[in-house]
Amino acid sequence: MAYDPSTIEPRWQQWWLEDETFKAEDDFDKPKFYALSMFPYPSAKGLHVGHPASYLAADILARKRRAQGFNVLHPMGYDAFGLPAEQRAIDEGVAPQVSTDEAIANFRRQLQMCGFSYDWSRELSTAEPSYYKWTQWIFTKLVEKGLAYRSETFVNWCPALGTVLANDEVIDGKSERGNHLVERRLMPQWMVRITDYAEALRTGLEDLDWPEMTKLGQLERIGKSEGAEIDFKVQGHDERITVFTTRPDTLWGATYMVIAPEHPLVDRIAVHREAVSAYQARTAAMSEIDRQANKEKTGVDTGARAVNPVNGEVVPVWIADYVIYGYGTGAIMAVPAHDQRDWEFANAMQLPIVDVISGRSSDEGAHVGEGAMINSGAFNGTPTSGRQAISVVIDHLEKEALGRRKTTYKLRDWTFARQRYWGEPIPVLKDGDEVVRCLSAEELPLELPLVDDYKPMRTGASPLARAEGWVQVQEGDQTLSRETDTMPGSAGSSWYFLRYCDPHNEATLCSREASDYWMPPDIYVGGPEHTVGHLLYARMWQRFLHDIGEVRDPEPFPKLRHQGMITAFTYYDARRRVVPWDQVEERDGGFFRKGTDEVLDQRIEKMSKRKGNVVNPDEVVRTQGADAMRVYICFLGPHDQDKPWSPTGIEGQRRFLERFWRLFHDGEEPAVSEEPPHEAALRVLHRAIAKVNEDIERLAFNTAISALHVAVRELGGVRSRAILEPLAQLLSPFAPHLAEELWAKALGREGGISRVPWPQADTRYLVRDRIKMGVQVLGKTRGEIEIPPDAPEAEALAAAQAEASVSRHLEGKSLVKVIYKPGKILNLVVR
Ligand code: ANZ
Repeated sequence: MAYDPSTIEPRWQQWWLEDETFKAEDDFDKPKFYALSMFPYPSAKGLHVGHPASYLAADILARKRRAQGFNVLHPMGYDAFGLPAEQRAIDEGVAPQVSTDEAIANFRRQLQMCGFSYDWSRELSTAEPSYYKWTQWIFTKLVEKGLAYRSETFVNWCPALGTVLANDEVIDGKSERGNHLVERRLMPQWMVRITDYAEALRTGLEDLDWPEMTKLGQLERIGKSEGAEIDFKVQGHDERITVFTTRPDTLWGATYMVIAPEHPLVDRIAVHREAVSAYQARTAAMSEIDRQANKEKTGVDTGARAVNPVNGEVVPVWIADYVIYGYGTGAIMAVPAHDQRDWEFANAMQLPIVDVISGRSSDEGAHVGEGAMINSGAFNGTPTSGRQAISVVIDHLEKEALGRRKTTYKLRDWTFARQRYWGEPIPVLKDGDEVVRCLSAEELPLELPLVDDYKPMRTGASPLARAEGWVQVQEGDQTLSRETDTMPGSAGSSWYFLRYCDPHNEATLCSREASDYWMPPDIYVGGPEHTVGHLLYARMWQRFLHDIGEVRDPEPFPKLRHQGMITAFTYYDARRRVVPWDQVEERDGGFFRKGTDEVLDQRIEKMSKRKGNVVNPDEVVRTQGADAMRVYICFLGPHDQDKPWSPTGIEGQRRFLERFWRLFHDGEEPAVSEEPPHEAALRVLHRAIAKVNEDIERLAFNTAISALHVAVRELGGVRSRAILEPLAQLLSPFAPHLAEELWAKALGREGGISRVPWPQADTRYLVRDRIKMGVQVLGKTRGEIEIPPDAPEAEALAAAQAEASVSRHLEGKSLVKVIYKPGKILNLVVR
């Protein structure tokens, strides 16, 4: 075969590297384009087809923009610290440094094999000291500004992994990694005060060009609630219970109170001590998610009594797991008549229910809808609509000093420590548990020491505690110790996009000159999964760096796009056993076991090893080539939608590339003519240019590829250079190796295709052909119009109405029906 990707592709990849074709220039006067993809965990398994599917969008845009004359920054790096890499190292019995380097080398090889146009001179890894020096520096700045602090907090402790996990690393009370049990534990932790940014992170979303769902995900995580804090006196104590409520207007209906079992107040006021401690022990083992799940209500009466500040009613104080310690004040006033969870709890525990908002219907549980205040003394009759009741009650509480207006956020501070080895060392010196100081910029990076045993310790201490020589630091006559916890995986990934702008700077994390020029990325492309946390953390760090004058913009990612998931066709036999792809054939519109009449059932499923439907990019590139893989992924469907990979589908795109190659060749010989092109060929070309241009901007790569299919079919036999050159350019973002090959060999041009100005559609050739068509009114031909053969009905109708011979027959009548078959018939039915 004359088109041989296995020789073409490595040759051009090598050429790009040597030529530094994709190197971003530090020429800050040129217009710039920064195309950013979410960087990967360098896992040992190597690339999955989902990776190229994600990276292609940014790559295609980057390639187009380069040809359009932009100075393009298209970088790649590795999110190398964190649990996945470390767990693998432990499983395989090698040091994380070694296993991570190996994984990175493999990723780099695979990324190069796919033909991405990265500027490799800017490649970074979050686990390199030259990079994490600045992650550590940002941390010291956070400490300096009071935004990183130590606190005894309840954390998700995973005994099996030996570490604390972030909330999004815990699913249904189990660790996302390894599915181990997670428990709640009180531990001193480094925390980052992301809650200080809650409001800014919320309002900042407004101007972002992001998918709505993703914005909603951020809003939900931030979780703003407006309401009041109200103080209840505990009978026979000096203590008060302060509650947070979004419905202060229901205060008169508070018939009991609930405190979170782990709330310190519980031990001070509880009367029924034994029952209380038994219940506390039971809930301590549960994750927050389980506690909030809609399950049977449990709880214990503490025996303490509190006084409702507005009506003097004495109400019992319970503890129950449905109240969360870390939210609001960790205590609630329960209004069973108007809150569903309180309603269920009151029914289960036989606690009183008092209506204080009118309008309950007999068949509902808690009445959560609108109404007017009742059973509420002087406030009776106040309508709840428009937050009116809430507002007057808060005014009253504030006047009487019984409570205050309060806005609360669900967002918690960011647990910024792991008791693990494979992370950035936290650059502080301590005297016992007392933090003495942060390391200065000159003392950074604080390198992660090599240790023999980096496995987690069951005790909850970090493995770094074993490196005694490293931990102990003599300062004057003081013996200080280093922090042995390391930073969470989310630290290094919260600012990497900035470092790409100035990756080798040793004096600062990124010069203002570089970040002012390159930032923000013109597009950020990455998966919708697991990104709520990442996007929030990165946004907070950007805002912080903005506040301390390190960067100009408060938001890092003004434009974000997600890619869909690549799923896979999976085949089952009659006994519901999976049949591997290589034993399946498609014929007569059905699927059969190869060479037999056994009918198979085709389904679309997630790729999984067990199903034998995982696509290995190495294998695809080896058999079909990287260009065919790229074009096929593009052709699968809209960028942001899930789409199934089919083992036969890629062959179709491979054949398309062969046809493309043949346009430029006669047999094996290049066949390009210098003859001026015909008008018809120019029309085909410019239609393709217009379509591909528009589609790339919309990330509608599937229709761009279709347009190229059409062009190649219609141009069969056209040899004119004036047609073939722009056509090769149009293909170049999708199948860059083949495009370079045709450019250099068949078209005989030097210097590479990426530096040639991108083709522009000439509108003269975009005018559609027109045909003559008769127009009937009530079945009689009355005139003739000239319109494109595929004109939509509205256009045909407008043309008919503008035609005097037709409009004469429409006068004074009303049009009741239009019968229109494009290019064939237009009949107007009037009355
Ligand atoms: C009384 C009340 C009456 C409430 C009513 C609601 C309806 P969001 O919107 O999610 O912020 N709450 C407060 N702190 C809590 C905690 N730590 N754990 C569990 N529940 C808590 O919800 C705020 C409402 O959730 C608060 O308003 C409180 O119940 C409950 F008709 O107070 B409400």
